[in-house]
Amino acid sequence: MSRGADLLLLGEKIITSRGASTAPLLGSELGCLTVIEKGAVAVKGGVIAAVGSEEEIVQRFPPEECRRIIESPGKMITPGLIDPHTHTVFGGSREDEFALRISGVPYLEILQKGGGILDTVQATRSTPYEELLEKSRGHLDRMLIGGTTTTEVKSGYGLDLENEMKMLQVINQLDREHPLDLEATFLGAHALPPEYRGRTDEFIDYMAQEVLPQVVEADLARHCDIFCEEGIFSISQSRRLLQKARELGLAIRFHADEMVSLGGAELAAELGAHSADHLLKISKKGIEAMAREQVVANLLPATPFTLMKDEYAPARDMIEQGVAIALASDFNPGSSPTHSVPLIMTLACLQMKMTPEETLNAVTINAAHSLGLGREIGSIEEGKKADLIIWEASNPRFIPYYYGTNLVQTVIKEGRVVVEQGQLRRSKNENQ
Ligand code: IZC
Ligand code: ZN
Repeated sequence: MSRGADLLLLGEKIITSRGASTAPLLGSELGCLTVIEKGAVAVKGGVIAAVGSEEEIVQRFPPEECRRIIESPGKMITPGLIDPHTHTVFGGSREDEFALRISGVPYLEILQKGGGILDTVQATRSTPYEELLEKSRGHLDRMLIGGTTTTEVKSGYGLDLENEMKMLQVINQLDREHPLDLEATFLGAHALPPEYRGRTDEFIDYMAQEVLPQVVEADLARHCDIFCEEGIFSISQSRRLLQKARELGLAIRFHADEMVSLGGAELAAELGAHSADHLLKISKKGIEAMAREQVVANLLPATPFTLMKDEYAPARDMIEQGVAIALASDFNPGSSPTHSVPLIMTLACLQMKMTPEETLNAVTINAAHSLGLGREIGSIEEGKKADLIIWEASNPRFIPYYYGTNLVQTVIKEGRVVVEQGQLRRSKNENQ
């Protein structure tokens, strides 16, 4: 085997967590980053072959034998960002709802009147497969430019067999075709469609008995979610659907305790969920239960920001009590129309008092754990996928600090340069 690397990255600093591939970072460890000054990363076959000081790496992988070298003096290199909660596939858009909410109409009231999610359901049902595919590809391109290299994507705007399958097929096709890696989540119980009005239990039965088994049979999703919320789906309906999903081998993650404290966090702990998401209204018992059962809390601060709330998830309490924290965009056309994970880091700092260092771990290694991918991605360590970002910045505090500005210069996905000078590179062959 040749000594040469496919790609050798030489940077001012390498910034990553270390030694957390088997379990998420908790408590004071969440703020711990390893900094390698004058560092280097060698990549071979899409995987990190070595990381360390430039001196050491260059000895092991002589530059003259490497296919490509990228030198980035003054710049830092971090792992690619991971977004563990998005609703990226949808028809239509909801800028009118945005304006309506500014005028004072609440999110749930819009939904109860048949708008909101149901507006997007109608638009998604009537959008043909190819159109949905291209629209979603565009969103993924924007995420990639912002440094996201892996994202979870939910169904949930179909709410019937045909359209849920259509959405999941789009997600799976994009996972194969787009540089970003996608984790597909079945969210058939996202809202009650008009044809089931007044028959919520029957709808849950339909999803659990008919749709879910076909999704699993076709191998279209790895995770199952439900919008567990007052006026949407109850704790017992959520338990019923999620238990069935677990029996069928899916991992569980769900919308919990966002607007009303229903005991979603406790249910997540009871079911051994990978994550419980939102958690603005998590109870003390919920925090204890999640810490005990090691359920990752996916916090989504862009949603209360967009909904103009004064309240955010109690991140500091949760960190202190040993809950693993990840952050996600919740990208969707209603309550969080942003593709940007760096913006989420800013909101987590300013509204939840997380430190910049904590937010970087929350969108890398802990986000990986929330998806069950802690061993494959989320840090710059030997054997992991070579998903890397070169930033127009020299330390991690710049990422949340300069909000609204994209500081991502280069994105490398499994060893391929996919964003250069902040622009997408489309052809696979352009790289070498
Ligand atoms: O389309 O409004 N909260 N689901 C639960 C959403 C927000 C997405 C939407
Ligand atoms: Zn969501």
